[in-house]
Amino acid sequence: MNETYTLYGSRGSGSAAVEVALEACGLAYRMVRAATWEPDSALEELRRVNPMQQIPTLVLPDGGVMTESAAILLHLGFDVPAGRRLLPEDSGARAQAIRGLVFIAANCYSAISIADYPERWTLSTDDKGREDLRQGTRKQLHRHWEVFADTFTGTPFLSGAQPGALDFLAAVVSKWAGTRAHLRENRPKFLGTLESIEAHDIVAPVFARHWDA
Ligand SMILES: N[C@@H](CCC(=O)N[C@@H](CS)C(=O)NCC(=O)O)C(=O)O
Repeated sequence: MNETYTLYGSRGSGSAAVEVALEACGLAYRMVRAATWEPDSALEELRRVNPMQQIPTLVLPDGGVMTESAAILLHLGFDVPAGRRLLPEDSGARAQAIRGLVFIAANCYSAISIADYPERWTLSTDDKGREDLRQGTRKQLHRHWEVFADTFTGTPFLSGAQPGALDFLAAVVSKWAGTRAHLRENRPKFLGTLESIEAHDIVAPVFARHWDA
């Protein structure tokens, strides 16, 4: 049995959200660099635990494998005593946080996968067909973020007085596919919330490891 968590991830990827959560909870973890776009990374080891070869993948201290960012964050929030701070204490607020996590996974993270790998999602083999799919997906992704911003209006953080799982996932997934630039124009207040999350003491050091300032 492992004594600590093992997090498969890579710089600038979704593993940053889980890394922030583990840090916020003070849980010990070992990082394994693995990503499909990094052929020199521990890809084969990742495939053995997650046939999707996606990150974040978290191996729990009891050897159980967790994939899917929202599921990982919910597991830590519900089942790990040190993870309680990841989800709001109040039941109504917690329900909204769960809704928000699933919203991001279903409507935003999934669109990133299409925008990043259009060739997996269309039979079109010409560059224009793939680029059209990429651009259409980005447009829909940005619409989804507008809906998110109008629905999840928590302040100063989405989870309330302190940032939690919803904040961590929103701050990471909004880093990609032109989302922040779109929000700057269309939902500047929400962009301000994302920037406050990024600047928080727990989040900032992890983000500094993942993204250049
Ligand atoms: N549904 C997964 C998606 C994870 C995902 O797409 N991760 C990306 C990195 S940010 C990945 O590993 N992509 C590699 C690939 O699909 O080849 C989640 O919510 O965690």
